[in-house]
Amino acid sequence: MSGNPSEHKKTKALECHRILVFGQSGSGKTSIINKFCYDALFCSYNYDPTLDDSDRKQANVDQLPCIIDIAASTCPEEYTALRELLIRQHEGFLLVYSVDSRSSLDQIRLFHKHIQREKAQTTASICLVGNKCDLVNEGRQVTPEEGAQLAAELNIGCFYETSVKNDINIEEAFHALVRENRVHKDGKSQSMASEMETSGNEAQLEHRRPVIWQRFLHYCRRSKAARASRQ
Ligand SMILES: Nc1nc2c(ncn2[C@@H]2O[C@H](COP(=O)(O)OP(=O)(O)OP(=O)(O)O)[C@@H](O)[C@H]2O)c(=O)[nH]1
Ligand SMILES: [Mg+2]
Repeated sequence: MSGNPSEHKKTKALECHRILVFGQSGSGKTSIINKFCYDALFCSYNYDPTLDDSDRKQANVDQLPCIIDIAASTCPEEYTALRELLIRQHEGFLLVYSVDSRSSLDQIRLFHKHIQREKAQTTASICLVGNKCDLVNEGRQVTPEEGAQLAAELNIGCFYETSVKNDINIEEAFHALVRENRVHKDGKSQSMASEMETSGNEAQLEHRRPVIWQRFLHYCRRSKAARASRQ
């Protein structure tokens, strides 16, 4: 390996944040993703209901480059297993309701409950978003105060009203999630390191390690046992 630190920096893998955008059909998930990833022009007549979206964007958040891996799903409640899988696969959640739909706000509670259930052992980064805030008199059903109140009630630290149409707070919402993710990731790696130093108890830590690491440990133990039996 080269001893040149700048070369080493160039080849270092970018941190990746896996974000799931969740919200009722029509709340604006696809529009939000297209705006954030491609700065796509807003087009109100172009509503194309989607089952899944997935995109990637390289971004600079607080001068630190990263990859934001984004998936979106409406994922109806009856598909519980799929919903649970999606939650497990992601670490950050952008929960979207539309300010002209009270039922889309009610969906958030339910989805939040599922996140809490699936992520009981870890801390999930969550940002609540009230989209279409450009709709002032045209059928607004949820006030900004009600959105903020729900965020406080669910203990979600991050709340924005957004508008794809007027480009309000779209980037801010994703960046806030990345920041929160970083805090959680740092906290996790620090607490793991200090536990390893203080306890040294492998069995206690095993359940927290990534699968690849567990497989590696398993391989080491098998090789050690094989060597011992040969001696
Ligand atoms: N006024 C306004 N309309 C918006 C905004 N964002 C999205 N829309 C419109 O809302 C409709 C639904 O947007 P989509 O982005 O397709 O919604 P979705 O959540 O992806 O919907 P599904 O794919 O069915 O789950 C479209 O007609 C959009 O143009 C916004 O900020 N303001
Ligand atoms: Mg869509």
